[in-house]
Amino acid sequence: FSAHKVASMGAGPLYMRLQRLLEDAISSGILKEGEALPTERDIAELTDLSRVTVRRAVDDLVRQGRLIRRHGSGTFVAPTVSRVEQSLSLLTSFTEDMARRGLSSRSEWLERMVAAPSPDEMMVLGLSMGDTVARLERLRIADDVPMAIERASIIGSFLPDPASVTDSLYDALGKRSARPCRATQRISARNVDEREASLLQVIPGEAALYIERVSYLPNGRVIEFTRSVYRGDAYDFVAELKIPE
Ligand code: 16G
Repeated sequence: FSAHKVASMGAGPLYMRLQRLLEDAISSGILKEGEALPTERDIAELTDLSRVTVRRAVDDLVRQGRLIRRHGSGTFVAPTVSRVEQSLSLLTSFTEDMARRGLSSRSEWLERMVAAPSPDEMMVLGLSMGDTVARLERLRIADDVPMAIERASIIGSFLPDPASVTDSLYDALGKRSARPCRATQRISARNVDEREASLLQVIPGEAALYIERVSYLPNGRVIEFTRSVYRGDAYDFVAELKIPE
C-alpha cells in the first residue's frame, strides 16, 4: 500500500480508490483468503489517508462480505464461497451434507430453549395449549463460511433437553429413535434483513432462499418444523424430473 498506489486507482472519492486497491489486492492474491489485513492505522500511514477514510473503505468491504472483522483480533480476507449443490429428493442433515463434500461443519447457537408453542408451531406440529416445543436456532457454518440460518422447532416431548443437541440435530433425534424419515419442503425467494445479513456476512437486501421444512416420523407424526434462510450465492437446489404418468 502506498499513496502513489491509491492515486493510481482512478477517479472518485479517496475511500473508493482505497477500496478498489484492496479489492485488487484480494483478487490478485496479494492478500489471501483468511489473511489478516494490516491495521487501519498502518494502512493510513502507508497511504497518507486519514483513519476515517481507511475505516470507511474497510467498513464497506466488511458490509459486502469481502472482509471479516473479528472482535479483538483484527480484519481478515473473507473465505470465498463455492456453491454447493443440494439434492431436493434426499432427506439429509446439514452435518451429513457438508461431510459428504469434505467440508467441516459447525454451528453458532442463536437460541436453544424449551418454549410454549407459537400459533404457527401449534398448527404445523399439531400441538395444543400446554404442550412444549424445543426451539433451536443456529447459524450453520461450512469451513468457516456462514451458509444458512436455521430455526428448528421440534415437538418438546421428543426433545425434552435441547441442550443435548451439540452438533447434529438429526443425530440427537436418531438417538431418541425420532429421526424423521420423510419431509416436505417449500422454497421461496427472499431478501435478507439487517440481522440475517450480518450473520450470513452478506449485504443487507441480498438474495436468499427461504426454506420451510416439515418432517415426519415413520408413523406419520410431524416432528420438525424448520424455517431457514439459505445464502442465495451459496446454494443450487437440484431436483430430478420425470414425465408425469
Ligand atoms: C438440514 C435441514 C434442517 C434440519 C437440519 C439438521 C433445511 C433446508 N434443512 O439443514 O431442516 O434441521 O438439516 O441438521 O431445513 P443437523 O443434523 O446437522 O443439525
